[in-house]
Amino acid sequence: MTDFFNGITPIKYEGLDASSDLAFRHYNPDEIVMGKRMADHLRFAVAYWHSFAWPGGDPFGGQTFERPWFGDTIDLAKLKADVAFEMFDILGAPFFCFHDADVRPEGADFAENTRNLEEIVDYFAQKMESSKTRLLWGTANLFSHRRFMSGAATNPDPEVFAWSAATVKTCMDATHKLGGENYVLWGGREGYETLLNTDLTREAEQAGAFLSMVVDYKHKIGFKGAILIEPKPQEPSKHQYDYDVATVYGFLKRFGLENEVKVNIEQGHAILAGHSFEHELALAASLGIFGSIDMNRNDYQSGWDTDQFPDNVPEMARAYYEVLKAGGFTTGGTNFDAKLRRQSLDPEDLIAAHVGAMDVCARALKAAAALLEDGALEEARKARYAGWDAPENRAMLTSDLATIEARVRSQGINPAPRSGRQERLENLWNRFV
Ligand code: XLS
Ligand code: NI
Ligand code: NI
Repeated sequence: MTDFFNGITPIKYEGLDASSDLAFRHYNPDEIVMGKRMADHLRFAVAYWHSFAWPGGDPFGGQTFERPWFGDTIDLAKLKADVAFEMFDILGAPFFCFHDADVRPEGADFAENTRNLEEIVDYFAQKMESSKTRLLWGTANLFSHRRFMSGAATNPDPEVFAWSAATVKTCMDATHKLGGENYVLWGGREGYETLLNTDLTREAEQAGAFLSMVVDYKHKIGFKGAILIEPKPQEPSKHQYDYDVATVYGFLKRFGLENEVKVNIEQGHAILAGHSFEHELALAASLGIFGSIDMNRNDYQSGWDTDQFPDNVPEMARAYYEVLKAGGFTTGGTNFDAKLRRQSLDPEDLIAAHVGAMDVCARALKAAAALLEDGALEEARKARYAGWDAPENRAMLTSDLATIEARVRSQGINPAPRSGRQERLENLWNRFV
């Protein structure tokens, strides 16, 4: 035991009458929602990087957090792991997620990086024997180190491509060894700063080849989890290739990977792309590539990926409605890719942030489930398209323009506009949230 969370005992569900700050008021892991435990619906994950590796900097100032495990040695990396697993236990968090660079010290070369990663992976494996927390996903940090400044897979320098491919292999091995349920690729530097020095054609070919190798390697090692791409339109690059769900789908189709790779959709990234979160979720589900979510919000005024813990139940309910409609998570889950504000220095802040986030997710899930079970919204949606159930109407979809023209003339078709009933549906929605 470390003394970092000294005195904080495991968080319990105490309902609305809870007197303590650090109690669940809505998240009751064993409560059954639509036939399934709440914990199994939500599948919460703690993000290692924000909670344990991020020093609290912003563009105008450096580190604000002083954590006893900060520093680049194996012993400190193990202390960090000790504290992380203590927090997972306190929260009853079913999952965590990590990048290689979050968990191991940076080595002098590739071999040392790999040795460091393997030593920490063994340490995690040992801890996971007695912990209930599993690995939702692993990933490689191919964006922080200066070698990645011009991209990883899409770098003009083939040596960076090689380093990146080799690193992803080691991170897939690590994820596989720890029983991870997904492997994520987020390409923060896969994009460009200026088109003046960028060859889009080459970079897309490199990205396609890279992802194909990731998929091949998954099958080679027998990794049963999902490969997920996390779309984001920009930041840190001016333009990122995995802009949004639609763009990622086009890329997957182009390289024949649409049945092999799904998406991890982050709320804040959807907003940066000019979409709502539920738009991205609904589209991914309809394209058959919905995988997992990062449930962290941006500040709506700052226009930056501020990675705040979620707090907006009505918006989140729209998201979980789409998740439930898609049949829920299979390998995916709800990752809090969220960090404290840099003034939130206390260990209690880290716990409270997650407790609050888990509670608002539970409220949103319950509201979405109630609406789905009620059925009125889906009935209204169905009724709106009911005309398409008639065989002569459906037949138009495999017909041709001239035949349809003849039909319009002979039947005297003259459509009468009908209400979309948006306000009534909004009123219905608001009765549940
Ligand atoms: C950054 C991304 C990143 C991914 C994992 O904006 O959200 O944290 O989730 O590399
Ligand atoms: Ni993000
Ligand atoms: Ni993310």
